[in-house]
Amino acid sequence: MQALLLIDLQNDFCRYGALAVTDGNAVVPLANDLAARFDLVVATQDWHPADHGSFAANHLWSKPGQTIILDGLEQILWPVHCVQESFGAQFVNELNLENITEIFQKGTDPLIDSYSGFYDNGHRKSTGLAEYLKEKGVKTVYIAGLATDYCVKFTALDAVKEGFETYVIADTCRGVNLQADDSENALAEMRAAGAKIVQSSEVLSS
Ligand code: VGL
Ligand code: ZN
Repeated sequence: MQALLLIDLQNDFCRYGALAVTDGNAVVPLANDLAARFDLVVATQDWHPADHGSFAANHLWSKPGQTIILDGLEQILWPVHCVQESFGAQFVNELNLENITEIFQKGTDPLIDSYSGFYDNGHRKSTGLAEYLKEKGVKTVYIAGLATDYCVKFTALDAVKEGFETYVIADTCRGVNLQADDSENALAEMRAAGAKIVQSSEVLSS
């Protein structure tokens, strides 16, 4: 059994969003085409409370891009984004939700961020995604979405650790790129960890 994991295809990571990823919208039509080809499609949703510790606005004298220690873990500070129930947290309008079987929300604990769809950044709590996929008999996961250098990367690294055969569909991902080569480095890291980097054309034609 194979599953497609669509990562954080939400307004705040797309055009005009609070944490807009360059060209983030461009992956949505591909994500829709891919979703139509899988029996099991799971979407993750960054879903923060307004007082989340990853928001620069919740710390005195802090700006997005700075790093702090949050409850013992290094944390990059971000603009306020994907606040629960807000427009920014909603899936982008162009995303076809019909083929999505299940949604896993993450980043709900104000004291810890969660880039991965599987675990928070301290591996303290599971979102339930690994258990869900295993219960469905999933052996192989394909991953696409936003952002290559954060949520896609950490989801892929956890997928490998959880024992899934892991494919990352590179052209169906876009990165934040705080540094220009962050996405390239992230793909290299995922490959080194055992994930296979593929293109959507290969998946759609198979
Ligand atoms: C993400 C930064 C903060 C992501 C989420 O979806 O990649 N990045 N929250
Ligand atoms: Zn976030």
